[in-house]
Amino acid sequence: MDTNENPPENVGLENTSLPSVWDRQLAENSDFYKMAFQFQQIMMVYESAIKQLETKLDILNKENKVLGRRNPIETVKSRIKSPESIAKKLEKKKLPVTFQSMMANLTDIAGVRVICPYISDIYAVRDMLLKQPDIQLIEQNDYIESPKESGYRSLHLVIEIPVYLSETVHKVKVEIQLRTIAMDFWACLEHELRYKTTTKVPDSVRRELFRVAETIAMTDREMEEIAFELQAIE
Ligand code: 0O2
Repeated sequence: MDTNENPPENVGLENTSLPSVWDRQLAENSDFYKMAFQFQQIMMVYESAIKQLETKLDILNKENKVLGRRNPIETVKSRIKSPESIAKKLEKKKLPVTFQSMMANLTDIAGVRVICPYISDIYAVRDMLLKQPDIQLIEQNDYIESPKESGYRSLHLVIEIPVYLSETVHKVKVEIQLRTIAMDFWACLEHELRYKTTTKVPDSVRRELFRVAETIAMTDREMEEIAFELQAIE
């Protein structure tokens, strides 16, 4: 903190010249401000869609607790895709990097990840969500039935949910990734390993990761069988 009670001589001068420079910059950059404002508005709508889904999942959680049922949801994680990641994805798909193009072509700007204890919970949560009349299924990719080449497993849904603003309604697409704790463990570590490596991941490492994914999938199935056995004798 400046404890000098006498201000330096040029402080007054600097202050009087500031507003005009600031005004000029505002005028020169008006496109930038318009775009920033538009981006903020768009992202607010995506964030609201995420909030609604989180509330729906929280209600299902609470209902299960009240009814004394086992909870099919372990954790819920959400994210909004970063502007850098949005631009990269559009460029990769050779699409224009504009707001219009982003909203029309990307279905994962808003993402919700639901982590479940067992494989059957994934489909139970999917069914509970899709039963709700304001949720519309747009696309489903079952990477549990048909895992990706890497060994990645999850159930991906793209859904549309309405967001009500003061004067408008927006149908917003959200990508929901449903996975078990074991699938999430693999996907998070594999993602981190891939992103930490600046060079191409060697084939031998890819094969190892695939093998680990298979082992994890087997463990997932075994844990579920144990749970079913216990349920049967309860
Ligand atoms: P982030 O940061 O997780 O959002 P597209 O979405 O159009 O690129 P595609 O094939 O239709 O392509 O999408 P896909 O594969 O159904 O879903 C993409 C998302 O699934 C990825 O998001 C990851 O979150 C996850 N995913 C897919 N394959 C793998 C994999 O091999 N390993 C891991 N760890 N995750 C995977 P983003 O956009 O890559 O990134």
